[in-house]
Amino acid sequence: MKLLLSADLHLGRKSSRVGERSSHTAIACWDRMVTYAIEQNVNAVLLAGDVVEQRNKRFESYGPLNAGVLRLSAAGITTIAVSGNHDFDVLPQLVDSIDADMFFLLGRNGWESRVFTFGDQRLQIDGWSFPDKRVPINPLDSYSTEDNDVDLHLGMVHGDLDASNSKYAPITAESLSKTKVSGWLLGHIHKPELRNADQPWSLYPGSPQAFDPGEAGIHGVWLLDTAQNSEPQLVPFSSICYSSFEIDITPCDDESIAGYVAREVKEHGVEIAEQFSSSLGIVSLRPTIVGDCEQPLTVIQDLKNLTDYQINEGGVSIEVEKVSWNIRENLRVEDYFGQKNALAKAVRLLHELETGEYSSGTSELLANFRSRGAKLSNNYASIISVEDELNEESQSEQLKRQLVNLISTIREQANV
Ligand SMILES: [Mn+2]
Repeated sequence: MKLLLSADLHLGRKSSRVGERSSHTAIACWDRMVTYAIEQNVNAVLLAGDVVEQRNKRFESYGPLNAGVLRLSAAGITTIAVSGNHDFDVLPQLVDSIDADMFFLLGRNGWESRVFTFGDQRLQIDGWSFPDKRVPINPLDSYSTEDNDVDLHLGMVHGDLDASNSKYAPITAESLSKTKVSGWLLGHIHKPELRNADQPWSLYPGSPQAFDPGEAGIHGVWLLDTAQNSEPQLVPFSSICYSSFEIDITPCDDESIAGYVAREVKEHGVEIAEQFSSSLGIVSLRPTIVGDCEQPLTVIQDLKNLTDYQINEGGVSIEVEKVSWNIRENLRVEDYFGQKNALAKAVRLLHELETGEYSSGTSELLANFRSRGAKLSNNYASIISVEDELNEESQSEQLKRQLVNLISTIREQANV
């Protein structure tokens, strides 16, 4: 048996940060998925909720969903869905209005088991659909199934795995593990991940099209071919791949940094592109430049147009969308021995914080900083939890950041 597994298509949504290019949409991705399902000759396409972005996208979603389901149907492929929190109301309406007898929405009124027959093979699916925008309870609490003689038995449910306070069907791994199915196709989380590879496996297929830089890494559809594997395999499928990564410039001379960064960007982009087949159009990169150099301000100035980076590699555009910086002067503390100015003092303090070898004056300063910090944290509401803010390591990080800024500023002003 061969199945195509997906969820969180969000038909009506498009990928962000692609400028005027309009082809990077969920609808275009769905069209490619349908073509792929037909090429692969799968028995069924399974969609675990949030197929449609939301009710106000019904008109733009209807045509493409309808066309796709009819193409699948004409190729003898069954489409099986459950609804999620985004399409709890609109998906049932669309399923009812599409004139295809091979399109099923399971679990409209609680758990539903259904057996599908493909030639001499039988597939049972236990499915549950979101009845409302929010469902603060674990749907597995009311799980029921039928005992049929089938070749493969799967479950489909949209919800938040191991997030106990979630308003979106907080499912627990334990409740899934107690069931007798071979695997669980889940929806809701956009990051593709096989959460559990043992029986029953549990899979978040993720959004097949990546929608923003927060959805970094490889997005695609999953193929379960029971003749080959017992668990599903990811097929890269998005037309865009967002990626955040670090480039450490410490080994470079300042003069060679720009060239080095450009080579690293290209290498990272090409490595991503090589993992995709034909679907990929854009690799959108967010490098963070880290490490030590002689003149950080000059280096940042030299690389200020890095966001213009764009090359074409075998039909894929590799581009830099945003650059972050975490670089600092390569300071030699011995150069400042015996000096009594503010710069020397800041450099020595930074050195002590980095080595952890504190002088008695520094220990006193740190204790003072901590008690002042505690006092201030009690006075002001903070978005960082007070415990996190007050732990020794984060305070030391805070001080180091301040010192690095201070040193840069003094050196810039004094031109040293
Ligand atoms: Mn969802």
